Amino acid sequence: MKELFLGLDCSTQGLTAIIIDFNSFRILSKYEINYDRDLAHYKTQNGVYIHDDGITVHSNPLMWAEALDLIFFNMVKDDVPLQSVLAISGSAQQHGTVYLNTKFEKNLKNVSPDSNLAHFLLNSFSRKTSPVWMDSSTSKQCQEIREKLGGMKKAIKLTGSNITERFSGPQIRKFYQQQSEKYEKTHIIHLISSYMASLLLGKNAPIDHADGTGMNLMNIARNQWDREAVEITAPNLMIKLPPLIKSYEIIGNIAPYFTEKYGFSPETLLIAWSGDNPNSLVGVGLISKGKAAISLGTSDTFFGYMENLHFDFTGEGHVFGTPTGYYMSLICFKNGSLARERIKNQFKLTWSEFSELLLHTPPGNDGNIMLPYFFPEIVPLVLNSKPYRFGFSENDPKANVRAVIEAQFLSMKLHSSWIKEKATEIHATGGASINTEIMQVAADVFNIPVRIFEQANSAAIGAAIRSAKSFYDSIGQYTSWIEINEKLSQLLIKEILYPNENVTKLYEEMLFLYEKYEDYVLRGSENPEYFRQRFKDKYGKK
Ligand code: ADP
Ligand code: XUL
Repeated sequence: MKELFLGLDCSTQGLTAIIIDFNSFRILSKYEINYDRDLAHYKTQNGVYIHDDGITVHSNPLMWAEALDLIFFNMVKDDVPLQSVLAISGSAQQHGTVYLNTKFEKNLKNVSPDSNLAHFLLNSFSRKTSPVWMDSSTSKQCQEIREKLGGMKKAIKLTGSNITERFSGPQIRKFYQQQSEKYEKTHIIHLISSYMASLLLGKNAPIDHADGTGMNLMNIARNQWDREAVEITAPNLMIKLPPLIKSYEIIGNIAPYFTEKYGFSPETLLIAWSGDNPNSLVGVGLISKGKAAISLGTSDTFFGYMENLHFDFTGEGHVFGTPTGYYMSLICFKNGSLARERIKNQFKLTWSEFSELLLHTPPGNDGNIMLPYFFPEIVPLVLNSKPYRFGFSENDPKANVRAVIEAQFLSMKLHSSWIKEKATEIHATGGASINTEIMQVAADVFNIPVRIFEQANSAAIGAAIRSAKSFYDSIGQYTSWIEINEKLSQLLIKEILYPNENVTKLYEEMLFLYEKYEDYVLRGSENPEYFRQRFKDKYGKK
């Protein structure tokens, strides 16, 4: 008998749905909505609206609601047996906030199966658009909150992260300061994860502990809203926040709208939604020490499973909760897929041509180095975007392709050195992780094996698995994460890429060089041209 579980992932560029049959542990179906393509009337670019200042980046909560209807519509059209789905959970891009007025819940109750969610929700928003994780426009608010909280170290110990531009707290403060009337009219502020869960539930859903740690509002050790942080951020904020809940908890049954319109059973359980990185942690099987993951989605992230809480007091790295009840370290780079795409599009390449060029350029790139700040960067913090090239021209396709990839992994290695629990293996996920040539560079730079997976949608897979575990636990058929992981690895592993020992030394030296270039460009240190020439003489074309 099929035992079906649905995982949804509302990410930056699209919505994905994956159904897993837990009995045979197979992926039964996978559907995707791309916002720019399938919901073009919202006029997003790569799923977002980038304002003229380059640092204000929003998206549209109505579009996410419409994507939910569209994905179910497409599934029903193809006779996907939604009536057999036993439980659903979800994932969403982290940190983004949705601002709703008192009409939201009433509208959700009244939504009729003859119409659609977006139509009924139209007047539910006290802020029409939602700031998302790509937004870095809140430096002023970050400084104010950080100071009032007693400095960076205190903020990190309390919330797991420095007060950070894209995090929900500073974003909420900016809204309160710039649009106080609308802020006052806001009844509830959801994360994107809890907003999407609310749509399915038909009423306001809670925020789970793992995604809650991405807000600078939650006490990470106690898993509770931190009164001081909340009060400093904006007045009356406490009453506008949904309650917090453990990630594995059942939040209710699916709303009648979905049962009547798409044929879900009224018994279908809903499990708390979480952030994309916490869900991916489950989806790539990071449930024990010694493992880290690289996710190459719109953002590039590097994250690791963490058993004992420890922090990055430089302020660059974050500690989040995980859906399995532990912690995860995370660093996030904005110049991920969109930076790779800049180079790909500039030279009108396909991904396979991009890979070919990568394959036919030498590790070390003949001493050519790039700092790939095509967009404002999160780590290291760069607000005025501009890529820097040393030793090569903007018009050289080969050098640019290798330079962007090497820079991304060198930066990732450099800025993840604070993580104490060292990884012996990296699991790769996200859209670009299917690209073996790119992932080989990761294995070489990090000098550890990289596992690549058959499916790059680990966030949706993680959500589906979480819903299955909570479902079986709730009926007394307890399954451990270890058991689940064993099945998962049979289902998903495609290949392990081993590091090439011949380039270990080269990348160690290149990392040193890369750090010197960051110091030069961002902190005004001496020009490291001499070191670059030395590196080039040693490893470059003879
Ligand atoms: P998100 O979940 O953040 O929306 P995804 O994980 O779906 O993003 O990744 C989407 C990205 O994957 C695209 O922007 C694209 O640049 C990248 N991508 C897709 N296929 C390839 C490929 N073969 N090589 C490199 N990158 C790819
Ligand atoms: C993590 C982060 C991004 C988003 C979008 O801190 O900002 O990874 O979750 O994927």
